[in-house]
Amino acid sequence: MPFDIEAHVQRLTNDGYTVIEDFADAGALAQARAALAPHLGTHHGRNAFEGFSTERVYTLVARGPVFEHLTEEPRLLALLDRFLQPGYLLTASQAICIYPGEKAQGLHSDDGFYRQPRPRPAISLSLVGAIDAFTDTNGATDVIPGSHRWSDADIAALDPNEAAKMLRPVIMPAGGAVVFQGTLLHRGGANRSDAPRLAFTNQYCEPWGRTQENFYLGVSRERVKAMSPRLQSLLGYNIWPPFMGQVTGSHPLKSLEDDWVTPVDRQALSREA
Ligand SMILES: O=C(O)CCC(=O)C(=O)O
Repeated sequence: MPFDIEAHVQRLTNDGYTVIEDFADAGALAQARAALAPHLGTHHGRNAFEGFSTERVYTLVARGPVFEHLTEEPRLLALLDRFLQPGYLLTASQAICIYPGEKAQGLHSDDGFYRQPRPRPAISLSLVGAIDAFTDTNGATDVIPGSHRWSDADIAALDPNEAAKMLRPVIMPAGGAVVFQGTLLHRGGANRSDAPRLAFTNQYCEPWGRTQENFYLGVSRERVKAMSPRLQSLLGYNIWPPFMGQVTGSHPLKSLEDDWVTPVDRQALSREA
């Protein structure tokens, strides 16, 4: 299917979301399922937001090459380039399996924890990719089209019954992905079917934003070293000019060199010698 980037940019601008129907092919979906299998069926969410009948696998980007590829998928990055500044970061990366019986999640926006007044441009964009097809009943992501433009006052005044009428489930085939503005109101849907709904989701934020997941601590140096330069940058091994992200005055990529010792430790060692 040809990728009409202008059409996607238009939908993201006007509606706050767009669907890439062929985001992941059958091979990628099979690899994703295989990589996730050992982690699923082991736990449930710890609160209503994570979902008591939902299972999340965090730090997905480090859990197999397929997730590295999906994180830096070229069509997605081309879209992100239109909304975020160069050097944007991966802020969250997880699998979400919504089990039968799960209630709908609370309505929220993904960049809401950057407590800046709305309306405003999104500080992050999110992708939710369907590993299982998203249907009317199995917990498809629900969105409120156009809500990315709402002010704080609009959101505070939102009547739950009115909100319910505005919600639209994002129905898409396995391999499809919805990309949406961090300002868009949405939620994981209720799973009223008899089968789980498995998805992967990545969120990307402005290069000056604090990331939800601390990938410096969550992804080992050895794994990061083996990743592509683009992925290393997405994980924070880059500078937001002139020097946000510097490591004791050096570029963070230096910390991936084989003989790296932190300058603080190197200086202490040379004083001791
Ligand atoms: O699983 C979904 O469809 C969306 C979940 C979500 O919005 C979230 O956990 O922030």
